[in-house]
Amino acid sequence: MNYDIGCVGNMADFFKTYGVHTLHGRSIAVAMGEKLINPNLMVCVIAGDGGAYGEGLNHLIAAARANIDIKVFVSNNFLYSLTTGQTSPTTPKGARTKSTPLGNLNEPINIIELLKTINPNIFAKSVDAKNISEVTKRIKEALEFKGFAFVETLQECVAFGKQLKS
Ligand SMILES: Cc1ncc(C[n+]2csc(CCOP(=O)(O)OP(=O)(O)O)c2C)c(N)n1
Ligand SMILES: [Mg+2]
Repeated sequence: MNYDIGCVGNMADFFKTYGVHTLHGRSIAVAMGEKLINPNLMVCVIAGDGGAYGEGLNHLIAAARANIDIKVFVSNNFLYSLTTGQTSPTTPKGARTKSTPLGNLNEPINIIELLKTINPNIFAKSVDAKNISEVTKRIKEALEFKGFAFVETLQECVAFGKQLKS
Protein backbone atom coordinates (compact mmCIF):
# COMPACT_ATOMS: atom_id res chain seq x y z
CA MET A 1 0.00 0.00 0.00
CA ASN A 2 1.37 3.40 -0.99
CA TYR A 3 0.00 6.54 0.58
CA ASP A 4 0.34 10.00 -0.92
CA ILE A 5 0.67 13.10 1.23
CA GLY A 6 -2.49 14.86 2.41
CA CYS A 7 -5.41 14.25 4.76
CA VAL A 8 -6.18 11.03 2.89
CA GLY A 9 -2.52 9.99 3.03
CA ASN A 10 -2.73 10.00 6.80
CA MET A 11 -4.65 6.73 6.39
CA ALA A 12 -1.14 5.28 6.60
CA ASP A 13 -1.49 5.54 10.38
CA PHE A 14 -4.75 3.59 10.51
CA PHE A 15 -4.13 0.44 8.43
CA LYS A 16 -1.94 -2.49 9.42
CA THR A 17 -0.43 -3.22 6.01
CA TYR A 18 2.99 -3.11 4.45
CA GLY A 19 3.00 0.53 3.48
CA VAL A 20 5.03 3.44 2.23
CA HIS A 21 4.04 7.01 3.08
CA THR A 22 5.54 8.59 -0.01
CA LEU A 23 5.99 12.18 -1.22
CA HIS A 24 3.17 14.39 -2.43
CA GLY A 25 2.27 13.37 -5.98
CA ARG A 26 4.77 10.52 -6.05
CA SER A 27 2.82 7.55 -4.64
CA ILE A 28 1.99 6.20 -8.11
CA ALA A 29 5.65 6.39 -9.17
CA VAL A 30 6.68 4.40 -6.09
CA ALA A 31 3.88 1.87 -6.74
CA MET A 32 5.02 1.37 -10.34
CA GLY A 33 8.52 0.64 -9.09
CA GLU A 34 7.25 -1.91 -6.56
CA LYS A 35 5.21 -3.69 -9.23
CA LEU A 36 8.17 -3.82 -11.62
CA ILE A 37 10.40 -5.29 -8.93
CA ASN A 38 7.84 -7.87 -7.76
CA PRO A 39 5.03 -8.50 -10.27
CA ASN A 40 3.38 -10.97 -7.84
CA LEU A 41 2.56 -8.24 -5.33
CA MET A 42 -0.87 -6.61 -5.15
CA VAL A 43 0.16 -2.94 -5.22
CA CYS A 44 -2.29 -0.19 -4.23
CA VAL A 45 -2.21 3.59 -3.96
CA ILE A 46 -4.26 5.92 -1.77
CA ALA A 47 -4.06 9.55 -2.89
CA GLY A 48 -5.91 12.86 -2.92
CA ASP A 49 -7.00 14.94 -5.91
CA GLY A 50 -4.12 17.34 -5.31
CA GLY A 51 -1.50 14.60 -5.34
CA ALA A 52 -2.99 12.44 -8.10
CA TYR A 53 -4.29 15.13 -10.51
CA GLY A 54 -2.02 18.05 -9.64
CA GLU A 55 1.54 17.39 -8.62
CA GLY A 56 1.44 13.74 -9.71
CA LEU A 57 -0.74 13.80 -12.83
CA ASN A 58 2.16 12.77 -15.07
CA HIS A 59 2.58 9.55 -13.07
CA LEU A 60 -1.15 8.77 -13.24
CA ILE A 61 -1.05 9.21 -17.03
CA ALA A 62 2.09 7.07 -17.36
CA ALA A 63 0.63 4.21 -15.28
CA ALA A 64 -2.70 4.25 -17.15
CA ARG A 65 -1.01 4.49 -20.55
CA ALA A 66 1.27 1.53 -19.87
CA ASN A 67 -1.60 -0.36 -18.19
CA ILE A 68 0.57 -1.11 -15.15
CA ASP A 69 -1.27 -3.57 -12.89
CA ILE A 70 -1.66 -1.29 -9.86
CA LYS A 71 -4.84 -0.17 -8.10
CA VAL A 72 -5.23 3.57 -7.53
CA PHE A 73 -7.84 4.91 -5.09
CA VAL A 74 -8.32 8.68 -5.05
CA SER A 75 -10.27 10.63 -2.47
CA ASN A 76 -11.42 13.67 -4.45
CA ASN A 77 -12.50 16.40 -2.04
CA PHE A 78 -11.98 19.11 -4.72
CA LEU A 79 -9.29 20.86 -2.64
CA TYR A 80 -5.80 20.73 -1.27
CA SER A 81 -7.13 20.17 2.21
CA LEU A 82 -4.18 19.32 4.45
CA THR A 83 -2.63 22.66 3.50
CA THR A 84 -5.96 24.30 4.48
CA GLY A 85 -8.04 24.57 1.34
CA GLN A 86 -6.29 25.75 -1.81
CA THR A 87 -7.64 24.92 -5.29
CA SER A 88 -6.90 21.57 -6.88
CA PRO A 89 -7.49 20.55 -10.54
CA THR A 90 -11.05 19.49 -9.62
CA THR A 91 -12.13 22.66 -7.79
CA PRO A 92 -15.23 24.08 -9.50
CA LYS A 93 -14.79 27.19 -11.67
CA GLY A 94 -15.61 30.36 -9.76
CA ALA A 95 -15.08 28.83 -6.29
CA ARG A 96 -13.67 31.27 -3.78
CA THR A 97 -10.96 29.44 -1.90
CA LYS A 98 -7.95 30.38 0.15
CA SER A 99 -5.81 30.56 -3.01
CA THR A 100 -8.53 32.08 -5.23
CA PRO A 101 -10.28 34.76 -3.13
CA LEU A 102 -11.73 36.33 -6.31
CA GLY A 103 -12.91 32.97 -7.71
CA ASN A 104 -11.21 30.04 -9.43
CA LEU A 105 -10.46 30.91 -13.08
CA ASN A 106 -9.96 27.33 -14.27
CA GLU A 107 -12.43 24.70 -15.44
CA PRO A 108 -12.21 21.48 -13.39
CA ILE A 109 -10.70 18.49 -15.18
CA ASN A 110 -12.77 15.37 -15.88
CA ILE A 111 -10.41 12.62 -14.79
CA ILE A 112 -12.45 9.66 -16.07
CA GLU A 113 -12.64 11.17 -19.58
CA LEU A 114 -8.93 11.93 -19.46
CA LEU A 115 -7.97 8.39 -18.37
CA LYS A 116 -10.30 6.70 -20.85
CA THR A 117 -8.83 8.82 -23.65
CA ILE A 118 -5.33 7.82 -22.65
CA ASN A 119 -6.20 4.12 -22.49
CA PRO A 120 -9.73 2.77 -23.07
CA ASN A 121 -8.70 -0.70 -21.78
CA ILE A 122 -8.19 0.32 -18.15
CA PHE A 123 -10.74 0.21 -15.31
CA ALA A 124 -11.73 3.74 -14.21
CA LYS A 125 -14.76 4.68 -12.11
CA SER A 126 -15.92 7.69 -10.13
CA VAL A 127 -18.39 7.18 -7.27
CA ASP A 128 -20.10 9.26 -4.60
CA ALA A 129 -18.46 8.39 -1.28
CA LYS A 130 -21.87 8.45 0.44
CA ASN A 131 -22.98 5.49 -1.67
CA ILE A 132 -21.18 2.84 0.39
CA SER A 133 -22.49 -0.19 -1.55
CA GLU A 134 -21.33 1.34 -4.88
CA VAL A 135 -17.94 2.26 -3.36
CA THR A 136 -17.52 -1.31 -2.05
CA LYS A 137 -18.53 -2.81 -5.40
CA ARG A 138 -16.11 -0.62 -7.39
CA ILE A 139 -13.20 -1.27 -5.01
CA LYS A 140 -13.78 -5.04 -5.32
CA GLU A 141 -13.95 -4.77 -9.13
CA ALA A 142 -10.73 -2.75 -9.17
CA LEU A 143 -8.91 -5.29 -7.02
CA GLU A 144 -10.05 -8.13 -9.27
CA PHE A 145 -9.26 -6.30 -12.54
CA LYS A 146 -6.21 -7.51 -14.44
CA GLY A 147 -4.41 -4.30 -15.30
CA PHE A 148 -4.49 -0.65 -14.26
CA ALA A 149 -7.53 0.10 -12.11
CA PHE A 150 -8.67 3.44 -10.75
CA VAL A 151 -11.51 4.35 -8.37
CA GLU A 152 -12.24 7.92 -7.37
CA THR A 153 -14.55 8.69 -4.45
CA LEU A 154 -16.21 12.10 -4.49
CA GLN A 155 -16.40 13.52 -1.00
CA GLU A 156 -16.81 16.79 0.83
CA CYS A 157 -13.98 18.10 2.97
CA VAL A 158 -15.50 18.59 6.42
CA ALA A 159 -13.13 21.46 7.23
CA PHE A 160 -12.89 23.48 3.99
CA GLY A 161 -15.67 22.10 1.76
CA LYS A 162 -17.97 24.97 2.68
CA GLN A 163 -15.78 27.29 0.59
CA LEU A 164 -17.10 25.50 -2.51
CA LYS A 165 -20.70 26.37 -1.70
CA SER A 166 -20.27 30.15 -1.72
C1 LIG B 1 6.36 17.87 -2.97
C2 LIG B 1 5.39 18.53 -2.05
N1 LIG B 1 4.67 19.58 -2.49
C3 LIG B 1 3.77 20.18 -1.68
C4 LIG B 1 3.58 19.72 -0.41
C5 LIG B 1 2.60 20.39 0.50
N2 LIG B 1 1.36 19.68 0.57
C6 LIG B 1 1.13 18.78 1.56
S1 LIG B 1 -0.41 18.13 1.48
C7 LIG B 1 -0.79 19.05 0.13
C8 LIG B 1 -2.16 19.03 -0.51
C9 LIG B 1 -2.88 17.75 -0.34
O1 LIG B 1 -4.07 17.77 -1.12
P1 LIG B 1 -4.66 16.42 -1.64
O2 LIG B 1 -3.62 15.64 -2.34
O3 LIG B 1 -5.91 16.73 -2.42
O4 LIG B 1 -5.03 15.65 -0.29
P2 LIG B 1 -6.14 16.06 0.83
O5 LIG B 1 -5.38 16.75 1.94
O6 LIG B 1 -7.15 16.95 0.18
O7 LIG B 1 -6.71 14.75 1.28
C10 LIG B 1 0.29 19.85 -0.26
C11 LIG B 1 0.28 20.80 -1.41
C12 LIG B 1 4.33 18.61 0.02
N3 LIG B 1 4.15 18.06 1.23
N4 LIG B 1 5.24 18.04 -0.81
MG1 LIG C 1 -7.90 16.87 -1.81
